[in-house]
Amino acid sequence: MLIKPSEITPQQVYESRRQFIAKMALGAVAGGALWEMANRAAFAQEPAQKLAAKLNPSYAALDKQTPFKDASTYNNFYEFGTDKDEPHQSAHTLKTRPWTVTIDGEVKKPVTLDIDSLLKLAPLEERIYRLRCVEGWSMVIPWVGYSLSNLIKKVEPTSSAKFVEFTSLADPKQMPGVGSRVLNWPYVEGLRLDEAMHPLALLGLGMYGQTLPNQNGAPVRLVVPWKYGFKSAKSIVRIRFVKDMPRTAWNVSAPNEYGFYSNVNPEVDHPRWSQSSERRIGEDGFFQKKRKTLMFNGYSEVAALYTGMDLKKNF
Ligand SMILES: Nc1nc2c(c(=O)[nH]1)N[C@H]1C(S)=C(S)[C@@H](COP(=O)(O)O)O[C@H]1N2
Ligand SMILES: [Mo]
Repeated sequence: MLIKPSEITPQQVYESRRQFIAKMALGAVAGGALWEMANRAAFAQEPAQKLAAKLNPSYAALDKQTPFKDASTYNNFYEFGTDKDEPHQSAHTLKTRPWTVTIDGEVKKPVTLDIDSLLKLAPLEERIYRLRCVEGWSMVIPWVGYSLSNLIKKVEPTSSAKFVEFTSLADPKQMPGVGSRVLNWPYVEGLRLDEAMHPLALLGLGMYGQTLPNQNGAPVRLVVPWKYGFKSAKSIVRIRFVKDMPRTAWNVSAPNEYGFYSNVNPEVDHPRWSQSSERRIGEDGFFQKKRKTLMFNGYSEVAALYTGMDLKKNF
């Protein structure tokens, strides 16, 4: 089966954890359980907070939305393990408040912003984007956030800034997967400056009308819908403007499989599998015919960013 079913929503997990902690306070449990619960109390996930956002009709995919339950239980977030259900099982240990993002490098106005400042930096919009994982599945998620360009304009990149590098948190105390060697930590991703400035590139602060579940990259992530999902770095702590193309985590681990650009392209296969079709999570059954993958994941308005480039070479 493709999707592991789970009966538990993050909200329910949080509630039941609180109840359990309350019971423990009555002295009902001791020893190992006490230690376990002390840890859980310290690591209780921030409760979801509603985010008021107006739907931006220019960025509202007409595709059927993926159910929240699928989008929040079938995840890639290797800092919490490589199985699809591990982030949802383990990411409650991620402490998302307080949280700051440092924006520096080739900019006139470097700054460190906390999450409340980021939530207020520009009007929050709802945008319904398709996201296509390089593994051959996709989802349709109503994100909450705003164009990354809003943030970029505030820090005033210098004329030397050609690329933007995004770094995710890598704290082994909060992220059990960071102990493993599947990737070189921290998780780093990058965009060319003009790609990062494209209005489609979203700074994501929520989904489905509320703050991001930890497993989806709380409290702030990137959503770049014309590129394979791994370009959309989660739980970002640093945004750095640089002269040279950043060395990204996936490119370092397997340069022949994951290029810097990683635009969704049905004509350029992954060395180990075809990229011509995909399965929509929560919608397409395992035995159903797969749906066709579209160039740039259907976001043809970005094509002008790549005029004159050989997209087979620059995969
Ligand atoms: N820090 C970090 N960001 C990450 C990943 C990761 O392992 N670590 N996985 C990427 C991959 S492969 C995909 S497909 C998307 C999945 O996002 P979602 O779980 O919200 O659907 O996140 C991306 N961002
Ligand atoms: Mo992915």
